[in-house]
Amino acid sequence: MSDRVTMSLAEVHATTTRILLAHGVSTDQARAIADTVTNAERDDCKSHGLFRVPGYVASVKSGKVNPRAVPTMRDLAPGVIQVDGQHGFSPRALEVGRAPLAERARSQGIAALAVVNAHHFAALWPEVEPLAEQGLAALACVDSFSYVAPAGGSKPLYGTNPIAFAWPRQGRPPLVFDQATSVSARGEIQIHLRDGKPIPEGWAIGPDGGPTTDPRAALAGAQLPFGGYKGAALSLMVELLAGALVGDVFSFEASARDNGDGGPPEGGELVIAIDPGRCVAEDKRAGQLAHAEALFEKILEQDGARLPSDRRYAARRRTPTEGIRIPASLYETLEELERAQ
Ligand code: NDP
Ligand code: PYC
Repeated sequence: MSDRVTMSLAEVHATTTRILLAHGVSTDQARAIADTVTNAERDDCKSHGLFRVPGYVASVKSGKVNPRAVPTMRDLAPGVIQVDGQHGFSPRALEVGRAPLAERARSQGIAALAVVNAHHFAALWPEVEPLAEQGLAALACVDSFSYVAPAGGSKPLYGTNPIAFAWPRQGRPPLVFDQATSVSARGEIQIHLRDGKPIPEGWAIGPDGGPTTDPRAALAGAQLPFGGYKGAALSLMVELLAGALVGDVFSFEASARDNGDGGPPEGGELVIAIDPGRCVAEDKRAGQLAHAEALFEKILEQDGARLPSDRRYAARRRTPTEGIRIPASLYETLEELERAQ
């Protein structure tokens, strides 16, 4: 077997679904995860695609996650909806909250979705891009496990705590960025370990507190916030918004209660949606999106500059016909997971 296997996006979706159903995950939860995994592979986001399927399965097998959870929803305020994941996976909980969040943002101008008791293991852009496709600006953040040292510290405390933002565009896919508040996502370090490659300098320190390019030492030590204290402050903000604000755990608390099965942490997430048209006087509404385009054009005038999400959208144009490629070792693992229930 070659060291890479090509799969169509339909195969990615069907394989993920079959594996999850075979391990007792409900149809709704399995489909929502398969959508998330397939979207990640389609957009060439390898650290949050099929690579995550063994972790989803591990968390079912260990009993940490309720694979048949049916999320519940309630109003906390006119502009705040809570979805309780009921200890299931986040993709389904987020799916349940998305349409009511959009509806509330349109009626209130701004609205928040507070997700609690859900296991998050995915990229964040799928949580904001669909809202911007409906004409809303959107922001999401989620905490995870203790992986990242605070600025000046040397022990893991914060999660890799991503923040995603999406802005609607007329006749084009939304402008989206989605970034960990650490120098790299943890998944990137795990992929370097899997592929036997050193990580770049500056991503992490080892257990001795010294700089390291060894992915194993980095995973045992602490990841670093991007931009020193500035990234650390954003990570702190994510802990507060996705933890204290929504009434769920901080990353260090998620770590303390986890069973170490390698699957997703349980915790909270905050998604905010804003209707741009409700933020300006009526005579300004028509010009808002065109005004944003002027900024995007200025960025693109500069050689070497691009918009965040352009790489993903380029992959999205390619993969439906070319398919995606994964390491043969991951393909074999997926085959084993499908056999072993
Ligand atoms: P990257 O550093 O790869 O990219 C971050 C953002 O920057 C992306 O929106 C990317 O757009 C954009 N970007 C990259 N290069 C440029 C450039 N030259 N010019 C303009 N924009 C650029 O992502 P991370 O490693 O920080 O995160 C990877 C994924 O991991 C994310 O999807 C994140 O949600 C996920 N993650 C999930 C966690 C969780 O707890 N569930 C925790 C941490 C991370 P583009 O995609 O087009 O390259
Ligand atoms: O890649 O940092 C990461 C991550 C944490 C939880 C899910 N992904």
